[in-house]
Amino acid sequence: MKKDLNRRDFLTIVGKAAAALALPDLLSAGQTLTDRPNIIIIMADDLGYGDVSCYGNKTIRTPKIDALAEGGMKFTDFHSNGPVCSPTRVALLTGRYQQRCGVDGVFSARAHRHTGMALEELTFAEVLKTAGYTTALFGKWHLGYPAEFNPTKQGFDFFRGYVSGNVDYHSHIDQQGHEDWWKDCQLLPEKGYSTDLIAAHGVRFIEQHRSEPFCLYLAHEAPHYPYQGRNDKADRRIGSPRPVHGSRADKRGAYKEMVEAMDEGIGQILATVKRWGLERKTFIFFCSDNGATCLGSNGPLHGNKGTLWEGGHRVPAIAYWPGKIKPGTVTHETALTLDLFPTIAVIGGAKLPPGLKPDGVNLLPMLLDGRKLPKRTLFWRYRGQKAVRKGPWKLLVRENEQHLYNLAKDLGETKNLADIEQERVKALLAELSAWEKEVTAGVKQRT
Ligand SMILES: [Ca+2]
Repeated sequence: MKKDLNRRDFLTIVGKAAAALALPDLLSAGQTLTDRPNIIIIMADDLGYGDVSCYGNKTIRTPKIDALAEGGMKFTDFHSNGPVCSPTRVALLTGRYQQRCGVDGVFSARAHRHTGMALEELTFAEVLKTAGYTTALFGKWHLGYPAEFNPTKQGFDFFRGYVSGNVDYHSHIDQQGHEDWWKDCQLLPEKGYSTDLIAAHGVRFIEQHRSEPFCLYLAHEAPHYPYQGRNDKADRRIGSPRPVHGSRADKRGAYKEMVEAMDEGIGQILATVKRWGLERKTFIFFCSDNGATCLGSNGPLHGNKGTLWEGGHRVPAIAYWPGKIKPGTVTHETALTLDLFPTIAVIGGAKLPPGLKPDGVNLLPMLLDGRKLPKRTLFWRYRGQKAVRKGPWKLLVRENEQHLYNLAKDLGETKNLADIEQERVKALLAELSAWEKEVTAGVKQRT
């Protein structure tokens, strides 16, 4: 989107239009506001491709996430836009490559006290608000600490949660030793295990807004460090955040408890949707923001969070919409975080401003009718690592080495074909270079 036709202009135009025409005039013919489906996006933090039962985990039990897959569509080839937190969240919110927004890396616990995602960026929450939605974020923001970058300045009517990358699950202290649990723009401590609080706020929001179209972005903390279960003690205190990863010796045990607690919370959301008879008018999408660390499982994939091997960015993802998405389906189509923005804009019947061109595509024809997505080339870039994906082919450039894999035959990225496929490498490098040039032209780095 051009900076000269930005979020503010759009909201002004649409806001005036909404005021002048009254909201029903903005709806499609025959559609009333209450017909609009609800939207729930649930994002796990650092959950790996092999961390839940329906993706093959034998130790961690996730019956509620599995139920979403049984009743909906499970992706085998869904990717986070970044291999770490903030970049993926920018792509989710804006539907564009995060590089366009100058967010290549995370808003670090120190630096993010002075910066954040630019307010000019148009978020899905703002777009949905113009279509009459009530919007909320509960959980992790990680797109800027100062109040001026708060979720409530980016289209969310309600926010409870934290703005840094992680907090102590019990004391809600960030990894620099600062209190980090907010109600909108104000620090407001709340007692409880963060995973449970996030779920409880989600449940309450659904109950309170069940009679109007709502969009709930539930950004879970689990299973990001510190590794703490429900019954563990708080580790961090104000001014004293160590050990940052938590004091519990059995970190794998904690990890399992953390994923299972999140699964219970997802069960509560699902039960609330069912209890109020909203199941058939609520689109639910579950995914992770990047791959697992070495404490978790990325299943058959190579690499972990922070790398552009598949283990860094191929993540679990499930779409659930009874009556619309055929239950128990599995898709092998390649999709990524930035496809959610155009998808939910269409679901919400929201108009995008002229001039805004999301990089993502609308997934609905695939979700509802099993159609193939358009052929496209996809890109990743993080800390000197770069990757391009085209069909089954993936080119990874890291440490000045080129790695080429055919993922259809070699999901674990074991056999580098770069030497014997030199023409293909050359063509993919040219696409990568053109993409980099295009997305970074005139962009100011914010992280
Ligand atoms: Ca993450």
